[in-house]
Amino acid sequence: MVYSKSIQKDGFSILERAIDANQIAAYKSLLQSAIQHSDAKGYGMRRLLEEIPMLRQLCWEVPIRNLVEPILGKNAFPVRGIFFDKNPQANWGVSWHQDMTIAVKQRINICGFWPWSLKDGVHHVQPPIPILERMLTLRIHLDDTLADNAPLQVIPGSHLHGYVKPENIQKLKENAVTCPVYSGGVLVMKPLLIHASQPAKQASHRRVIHIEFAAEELPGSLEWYGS
Ligand SMILES: O=C(O)CCC(=O)C(=O)O
Repeated sequence: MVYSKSIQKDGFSILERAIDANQIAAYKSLLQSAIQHSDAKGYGMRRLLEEIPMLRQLCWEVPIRNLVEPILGKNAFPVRGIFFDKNPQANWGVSWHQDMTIAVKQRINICGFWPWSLKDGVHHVQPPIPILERMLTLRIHLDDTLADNAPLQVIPGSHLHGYVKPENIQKLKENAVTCPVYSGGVLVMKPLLIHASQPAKQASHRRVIHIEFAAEELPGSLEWYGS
């Protein structure tokens, strides 16, 4: 299926060999040294685009724009970056959920934006659903993420249901598929796609650069954290 059609219909698409192997190796060593010199937790790093300018620059390079612009248009910009590293010291699973929150610069109470939370000192809030529907997430895989290395599991088409209550997720789970991705591949997904992952079974790294994009400013004086 053509890329933008599969994002529209299934809510995700896997693009293997999207990022050059030398670039992936450079990001691995950059992240390793950034983590060693920061107070980042073992699982990875939350303020990724602020901590590592080279990764913000990546968001504007052709291989990434080729994935973002067909879906969000030329005005798309990165709004949040997170680095996830499952490894023997920090290995976790996440149960079925949708990505419902955005990171913003300041807490400003605006109708439709609720509830608020603070993660690693950054304000997060749940925006109105249409804002999430107009966003896109890229998961850039630094390691082979095959069956034993905690590939993401997703429920195709579940992003089309708006917010799905946890009890209704149970009914949709029978349609779940697993998304193995090799190093250098990118899993592109809509934030409302219901997803989960298991702890990794192999004793090594499972590193993912997670970047969210939007193509609109927030209402009032609210500002995206990472823009
Ligand atoms: O990387 C993972 O395994 C899960 C990440 C996740 O659930 C998320 O980004 O919301």
